[in-house]
Amino acid sequence: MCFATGARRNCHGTACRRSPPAAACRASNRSGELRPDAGGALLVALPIASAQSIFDPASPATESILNLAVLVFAVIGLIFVVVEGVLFYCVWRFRDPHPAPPDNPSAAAAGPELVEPPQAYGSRAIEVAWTAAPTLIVLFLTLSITRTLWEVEAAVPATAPDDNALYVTVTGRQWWWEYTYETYNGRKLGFITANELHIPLSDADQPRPTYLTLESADVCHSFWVPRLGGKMDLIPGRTNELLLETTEAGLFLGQCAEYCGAQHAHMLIRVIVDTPQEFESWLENQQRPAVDDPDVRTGRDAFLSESCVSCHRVRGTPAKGSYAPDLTHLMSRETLASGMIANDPDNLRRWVRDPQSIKPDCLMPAFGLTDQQQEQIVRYLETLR
Ligand code: HEC
Ligand SMILES: [Cu+2]
Repeated sequence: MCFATGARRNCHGTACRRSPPAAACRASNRSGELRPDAGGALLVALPIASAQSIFDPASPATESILNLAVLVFAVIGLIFVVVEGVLFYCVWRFRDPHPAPPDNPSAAAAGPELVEPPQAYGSRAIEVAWTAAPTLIVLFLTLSITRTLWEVEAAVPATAPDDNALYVTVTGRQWWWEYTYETYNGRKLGFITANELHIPLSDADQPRPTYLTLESADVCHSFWVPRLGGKMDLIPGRTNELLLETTEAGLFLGQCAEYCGAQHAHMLIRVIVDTPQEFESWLENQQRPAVDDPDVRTGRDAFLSESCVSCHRVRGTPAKGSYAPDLTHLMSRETLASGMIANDPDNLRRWVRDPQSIKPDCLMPAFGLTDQQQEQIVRYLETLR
């Protein structure tokens, strides 16, 4: 390329030096455990964590995305090897200082290092080649990306009876996720929960897609569960859509992937894929109003007399706040504060006493409750299964 036709040409300023985009950005977010089943011999050498790895897809969409990533990586990897190979060859092949041409004694007097080598200009063949080849590569990558986009962005159908589809509206909030369950299998649901998204398992005979409508209540967020779906932004005043569908049951983790303020890093996503039976019984429980246990009446009254009710909702009680996580079935969740801490009695007590010590700057203040009020309220919350 740089030294065809036998003439020595200098190599700077030409199109030969193209560096591939850093694959490292795509490889971030992962550490720890190595999974032997992760895609591709090339990638097995990388440390790949299972929980949030794009190399371990669990849905048709993430499989397409991984195939595209591997293809792009292979193409740019090849370009990298060719370009660096030519570069190193040039450095090695032309490493000697140039001898002065015998017909230029003044140059010879100046010393051999200062003599310019013979210059050559213009070669139609080479210029056509290095314009056409990158154009074709870019065209090929554009078509590949377009095809993947088509595969990943499924059109969301209208809900219909017996469609086996779940429709959920996801609202991004500083710094937690609100899930409004709209319909399942054509049945109206109409309850709201937070931070832990339950969806039904799909199988080959019976697909059970989950269609998410993504909105934001404040700033931009981004919903990303790497093993289940592509990354999709939640933008104030706009709605986006995302399809989740998997034949693998269990817990899938994700993150808010768009910086959204102080506690952005603690805006974790937990998706629990339930078998259809488990999912039905989970739905049934979530649809019920809150448990009203007479043993914790004093705690319930304490809760209802505090300002908790202006932010939080507990269905079946006068607590109708819509600003903060719905607490109707708080104890059916495994974590508190958007996946930050386990939902156990100690953590619940610590949270109610002083949420700021756990999640600084979060939008729930500490209330300076007395020990007794706090204990009663926590006892009440513990009954909200
Ligand atoms: C000013 C509004 C506001 C008030 C008042 C308020 N909270 Fe909160 N609360 C929040 C917000 C916002 C969160 C979510 C914090 C986060 O994860 O970033 C939250 C989270 C919680 C959680 C954890 C829920 C979950 O699933 O993670 C509990 C439990 C809770 N609040 C209990 C209470 C109690 C009890 C009171 C009354 C003593 C109260 N809150 C008063 C705003 C409020
Ligand atoms: Cu966010």
